[in-house]
Order: sequence, then structure tokens, then C-alpha cells
Amino acid sequence: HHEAESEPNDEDEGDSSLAPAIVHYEEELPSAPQLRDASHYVLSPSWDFDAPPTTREYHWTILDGRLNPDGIYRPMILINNQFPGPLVECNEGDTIRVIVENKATNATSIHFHGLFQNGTNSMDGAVGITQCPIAPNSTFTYEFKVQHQSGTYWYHAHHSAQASDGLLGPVVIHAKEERTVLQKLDYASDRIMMVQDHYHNLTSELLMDYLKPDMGNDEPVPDNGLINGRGVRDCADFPGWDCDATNVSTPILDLAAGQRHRLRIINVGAFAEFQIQFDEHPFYVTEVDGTDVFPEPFHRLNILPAQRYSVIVETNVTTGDAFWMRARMVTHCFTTKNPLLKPEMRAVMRYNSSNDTPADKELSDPTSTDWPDAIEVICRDLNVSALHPVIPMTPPPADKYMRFDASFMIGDWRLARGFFNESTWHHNATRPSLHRFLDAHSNLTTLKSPIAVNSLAFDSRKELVIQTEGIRTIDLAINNFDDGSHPFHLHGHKFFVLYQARSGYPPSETDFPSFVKELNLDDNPLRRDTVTVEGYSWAVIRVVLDSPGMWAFHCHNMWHAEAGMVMQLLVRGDVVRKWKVGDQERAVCGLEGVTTGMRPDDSIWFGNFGKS
Ligand SMILES: [Cu+2]
Repeated sequence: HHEAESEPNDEDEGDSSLAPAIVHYEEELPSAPQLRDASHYVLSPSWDFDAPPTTREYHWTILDGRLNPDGIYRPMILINNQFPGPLVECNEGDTIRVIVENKATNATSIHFHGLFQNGTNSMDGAVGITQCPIAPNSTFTYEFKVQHQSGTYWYHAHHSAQASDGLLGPVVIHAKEERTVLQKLDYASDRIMMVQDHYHNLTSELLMDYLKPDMGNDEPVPDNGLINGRGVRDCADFPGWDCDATNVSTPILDLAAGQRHRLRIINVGAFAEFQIQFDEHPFYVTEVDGTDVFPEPFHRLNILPAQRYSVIVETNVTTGDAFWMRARMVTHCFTTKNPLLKPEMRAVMRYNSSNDTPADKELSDPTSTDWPDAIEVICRDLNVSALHPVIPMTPPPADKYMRFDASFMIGDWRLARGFFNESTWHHNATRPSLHRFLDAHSNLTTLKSPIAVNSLAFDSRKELVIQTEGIRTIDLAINNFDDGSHPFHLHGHKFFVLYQARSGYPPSETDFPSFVKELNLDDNPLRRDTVTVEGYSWAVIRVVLDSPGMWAFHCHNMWHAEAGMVMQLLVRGDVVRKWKVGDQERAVCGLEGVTTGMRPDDSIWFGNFGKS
């Protein structure tokens, strides 16, 4: 079926003209792995914001392949034999259907980051939590309705650290009022800009090294950075590596002169924070993780893994017609040095006027100048305290204040693992926690308190699960006892960012309400789905837990999550207890090869008394 049209085509199914429209997105699989054409990430100006609710169906074939995003060949896992993955674009109210056919060696899964999945928890794609991995030579269909949210999101494998092997791509949800109400500055063009750290080895190899004894949470340090899946390296720097840099060159951002342009920046990387700038161009931040905000000017954008920001850049600088866009990794947060790393990636931002075309122009290196501001040396979140949502919301009072300490500790067999309090996540890939909850006797799933840790159905040392009954609002105070920054992500919800500190410890439950009042923290605070807690610091988020299901709350630093910095929220137990495991979801768990592609089990290092 992959010989179908490579362009989307409309097709009515069924006889009734009232049947919802289905749009099939099919693309031909290239015969060899290749980089996806950069034009796929430029949004069409003719998008129909007023289209009736539509089912958008995507066919994705997962394949192993060797590819050279920055010149150096490495094994990757690819969607439709291309990297990065295809854009998923829809209107609020549409249904997304993604048919994932796994033709790779290892099992996998796909998570749609930031999607509420209200009522479709089993489509959340989190292995060990909502589903079993999709075994090789099997197919799994994700289907869910997109409601009550719009903006910039992304999808990625949620099995081990496979996302960084190539299984990722952007999601854009359009709102009817996107350009009239939600975005306060108009813009002439709209595009995706994914940035990421890049490694020349498979994540399975990197994890084997990172998780072994005596590593003390020394994260793998990237070899390079990529913009929309492309980077540029000199093959001479990598003797002995299979390298061909003829298909890669400095990315070019062609923008019409004298206009405003929207760039949807997504950090799709595993570990590195980026600082992004457009030489000589201040820009406005207008969206954060799917929340439209009143425009605020910045010189540089700090973005950690899984976060998204839309920025508006105005092409009105008269000192030239080409400028560097710089994306710098904040290398101070790396525990070890990689001598081969080039921490600054560049793209050329080129002005186009109506009487020339890009092809007419010779490309010479811009001579634009950097900002005089000191570059970042701390892995801090963008200061979002000045950013306020266009659709205002006052957070409801919290029913409960819960504090969790995030840390790395060295445990048995000298293994460094990530913890929430005393819990470090060890999942069961073939019996995900949602399935165990649904299969358990109600004695184990009904708690005396409406907000409590469920230690009846789950061993809290391995799976810390907070369970709520009814719609509850909680304050989550996260205290970071580690020197690294953690971009924490909650599945299925957006939360209010009440406070992000730079040091110290959070107020007590008793003191917190007056702290909120004194600093006016509940005055239309930012709502997002991924917030950073800096090293030796803390933050408090408030979340209305209204989307029923089992949801991961975890550090989105891929290495930290694999080291166990994951907890779960079982939201609206009263609703979830009425569910049953679906046929498709049950069947996936019993397929041959379902356990392939998992991170190494700790037991492989047990009995290792010597130095590794
Ligand atoms: Cu972390």
C-alpha cells in the first residue's frame, strides 16, 4: 500500500455525505534510508482551519537503516525509511490514526508528547505503563481524538531511548482562532525547527555503558547537534568512521524580507539543553508547549529536551541579508568532555525579496555578529515568569500538596539510579502498570484516601504510583538533590508552573499558600507540559488531574529516565476501574519478540564484585 500517492488525498469513505472525512497520508518508502526533505517541515499557507472534523490516517513502517545525518554513518531506526519522521498536522477536533508496522529488529512504541488522550489512555504509547512494546513483524494502531488543545507538540518512541535512534517527529495542532486570537503577532510563514543532540552510536550501546556499575550518572555526551535532522561535520575529524558528508550542508532558512515569521522550535534531543539565537534579531516568544502567550522579547532561547517554543522573528534588519542562526549546546552540564563535540550548530537565515529567488543567490557565509550577552553556563530553564497565556486561567486551589525529592543514588552493585523519594522505576514490559491495575481485584485498586500512593497494587520501591479519585488538584513540589537539571514531563495533562527556584528547598505545605499569595503566583501562570528543575533547586507545579488513566511523570532527559527517574499518576481511579484492557493492547503483550529492545536489566551486573 506504500505505492499510493505521496501527497495527501481526500477520500470520502462510506455512502453518507455526513460521514467524517478521512485523509490518508501515505508516502512511498525510499529504497535506501534518506534524510527527509527540509520542505516537509514548512507549513502550507493554504491549510484549512475551518475543515470539518477529519480523521487523518498515517501509515508508518519502522525499519532499521544506516544513515549519516551529519556525514557519519550510524545505525538508526527510521519511520518510512527517512529521518526525521513525518509531520503530523491536524485541526483541534480531528482524529489521528497512526498505523505502525514494525519491520525493525527490536520492539518499539510511539508516544504523542503533550497530547491529552482524554479517554484514550491506552494510546499514550508509554511502554511498561500503558502498553506492551510493538513486537517486530507486528502492527499496532494508535487512534485518538485531539480535543481542547492546539499548538506545537511532537511524537517519539517511548521504549528505552529509541527516540534518539531516529524515531521522532513534529506534531502541529491548529486552532480555528490560531491567527485571529491566540497568536498576537501576525506572520507570513510558519515552520518547524527541531534541534537535538546527536550520537554516533546506537542508544542500546550507550545505555549499556551508562547504566553499568561505577558510572555514577556520567551521562553519554553527544557527538554533534542536528537541526531538522541535519548537521555538518568534517569526515577528516572522524578517522576510521564510515563517513560521507557530500549530502549534508549548512541548513538554510529562506525568509521573505520585511515580514514576520513563526518558527516552532522543538528540542527533540536526549540530553543537551540548547541556547538558540538569530544574530542581530531579537525575537518574541508566542507559544510555550502548546499554550499561546502574549509576545515577550528575548535575545536567546533556552530550551531543554521535550520543550517547545514558538518564536516570531522579523526580517527587518538592514545590516545585511544573511545572518547566522546559532544553536549552542550548554556544555557546562556535561559531566565528561567529548573532544570531538562541536557544541555550536549554525544555520543561515537568508532574506529573500520578491524580485529574486533563492537559486539566483550565491551563498556566502554571513558576517553577522553575536549578542554581547554572556552565554549560558548554567542549565537553567528559560525565565518564563514574564510569559502569560492569552487565554487566562486562575488555578483552582489545590486539594493536596505533595513533595518529591529527585536524586541520583548509588545502590546495590554500585549502580547509580534516578529516584523519586525512595523509588527508582523498574517496569514490567509485558505487564504494563495500566494492565495490572485493570486486572487487579478492587481490593488493590480502591484506596481509603482520594489522593494517595497506591502501595497495594504496586511495589513503591519500583513503581511509585499516586492514585486519585474524582477530579483532584494537586501541588507537586519537586526538590532536586542532584547537580543536573531535570526537564520533568507529565503525560496527559498541562500544569500550571507556580514557581521555579534557583536554590534551596520548597516551602512547607503550611507555608505554601501564603507564599503563593505574597508573590501573586496564581495570577494567570504559564501552563505547559515540561518544566525544568535546576540542579540543587526546586519547583512547584499545580495540576488539575482530570484525564483518567495511568500517566508517567518523568525526567525527559532520556538517560535519566532510563536510570529510573520515573513515577506515575493513576488519575480518576473511579473511572479507570470500569475499563478493561482492549483486545489489541492485550494481544500485543503475547507476541514473539515483545521484550526486544529493552534497556539492559540490572541483573546482568549482579555478582560483579570487581572494577568494571
Ligand atoms: Cu533528569
